Formats: sequence, structure tokens, C-alpha cells
Amino acid sequence: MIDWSKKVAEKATELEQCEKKLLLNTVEKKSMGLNALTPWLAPIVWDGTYDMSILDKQHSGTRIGLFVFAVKKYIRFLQPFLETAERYFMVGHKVTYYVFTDKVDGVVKPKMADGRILQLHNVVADQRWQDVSMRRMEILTVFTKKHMPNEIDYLVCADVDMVFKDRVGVEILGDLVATIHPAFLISELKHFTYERRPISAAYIPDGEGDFYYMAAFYGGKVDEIYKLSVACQNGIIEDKKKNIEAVWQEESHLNRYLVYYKPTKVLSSEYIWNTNAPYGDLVKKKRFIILNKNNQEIRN
Ligand code: 4GW
Ligand code: MN
Repeated sequence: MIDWSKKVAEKATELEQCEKKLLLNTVEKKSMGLNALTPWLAPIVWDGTYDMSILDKQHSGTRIGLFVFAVKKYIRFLQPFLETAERYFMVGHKVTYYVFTDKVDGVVKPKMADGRILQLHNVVADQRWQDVSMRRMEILTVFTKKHMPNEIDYLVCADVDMVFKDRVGVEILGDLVATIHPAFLISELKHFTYERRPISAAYIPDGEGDFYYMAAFYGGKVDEIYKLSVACQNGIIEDKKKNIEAVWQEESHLNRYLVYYKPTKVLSSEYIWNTNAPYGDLVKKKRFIILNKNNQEIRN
């Protein structure tokens, strides 16, 4: 005879275990950005997880590019960006700034250390800010193919409405590197603002993805950024043909790419911080800070 009451009791415990596991899973996933390794064993870079003197020696000949757009009213951000980069970004290494602007003559050159080069390039000023922001991908497809392979080993791409407040060095270099968005450091996967419409090339299905990355700081080997920018730019063009635009423009395409081509290194919230974001005391070193913009003043 089957003892049904025993069976039911067994099932109940099994269910309870499942629920516990599920709960654990969500809690773990929610704070995944605080770990030192991703589930695919890429480092998440936090202060104290590396030895700077060893890394600096390893990278003694490395050439690094810093790519930035400053178009229209965002030109005002360029000087503090470059000046703080001189103070904190890759100090002691070979750095080339790739600055794209619609007013090359208006750029105030910062005092630069030896081994550092400023390249100024003209770029068209798109009318819509969304297009200005996305234009960066198109320019990247050209420069990572034509010019940069002979000039630099690694490329770092940044927003200009930011300032460096602490050291950012070769610990951030890797084949493909992206930074956790400060608003989503402690956040469940289902709350990430990925593109959710299947019609967009940036679409990420429910349940997929790892982190929500911010397009204000990412980088990698030049050929990796070439592949990334081509994929994102193709997605942008595909969407344009359908008369749609991803919810967060190129950031949505970047996030989609990184779901399927996992970064080899993830930068913690030390590397993009917003003083308005919650959980600020979890981030001891705030190295690269988003400036609070007065939207009325900078709107084009
Ligand atoms: C609203 O009127 C605007 S203008 C939103 C972005 C604008 C803009 C952006 C611009 O006029 N000129 C410009 O060079 N950009 C570049 O795109 C600049 O490098 C900037 O950091 C980047 C992304 O725009 P954003 O910093 O405003 O984006 P979020 O708010 O996501 O940081
Ligand atoms: Mn920005």
C-alpha cells in the first residue's frame, strides 16, 4: 500500500527546498555586481583585487586610446574631462585622446604629460541628441578599422559629461570590458532596462543577460571594439530602416552585444558613479563620476 500522506509530506519539503533555492538565486543575482567574479569567471574590478605594480610593469609598452565625443553644447564638458584625465587616467602610460567635435578650433588643450597625444577630429553635429549619441558607433567602426590599429593597443570609450576623481589605470584593460550602470548595481535582471521589443535589433528576451552596462565607459582591444561597433551600428541601421529606435539608443545595442559576447572583464561601480545613485557606501572609491547636468542649459 502506498502511504499517500508520507508522499505528500515529501513533496511539500521538496517544494520548500525549491522555493528556498529560487529565493537564494534571486538574492545572489540581485547583488551579483558586488562579487569579484562573473558567473563566467571574468574579474569584476574592485579596489584591492589586483596588484597595481605588477600590472603597470606588464603594460609598460601598452598604448591606450581614450575616445570621446563633444558636440554642440557638450563642448563645455571637454576641458574638465581632459584635465581630470591628465591627472588620473593611465598616468605614466602612453595615451592618445581621440576627441570628436563640431568645433575643433574651440577646444582648449590641457597641459599634457610626455607620451600623451591629443587628436582632434571634426564630426557632423546631428540635430537629434539621440543621433549624436549613436553617431559614436559609426565613427568607431571607421577608426577602429583604419587608424587605431597602428596607433594603439586598447581603446577606452567614454561619455564626456564625466570627471575623473581618482586613479583609473591599466587594471581596466582587457579584451572586452564594460562597466555596470550605477543605477542597476543592486537590481534584479527583470528590472534591467534592456530593449524588450522583439522587433528591435537590440532585443534581449526575458531571463537573458547578466548586468546592465552603461555606455559611458567601455573598451577593449581595438579589434574587439571594431567587432562590437560594427554589430551595434548594424543594429542601429536595421532599426532605422524599420523606423524604430532602441529604448536607450546605442546603450541598448551594446547591452545586447554583451549578452552574447561576454566581456572578459567587468568594471565595478567604482568606474562609473552617480552621486544620486543609492548604495553609495558600498562603493568606497568613486573614480569616474557622472556630472549632474542642468537639462535646460544643455538641451540643444
Ligand atoms: C539632450 O539635449 C542631449 S544633448 C543629450 C545628449 C546630448 C549630446 C551628447 C550632445 O549634445 N553632444 C554630445 O557630444 N553628446 C555626446 O554623447 C557626449 O559625449 C555625451 O557624453 C554622450 C552621451 O550623451 P549623454 O551623456 O547626455 O547621455 P547620458 O545621459 O546617458 O549620460
Ligand atoms: Mn553621459
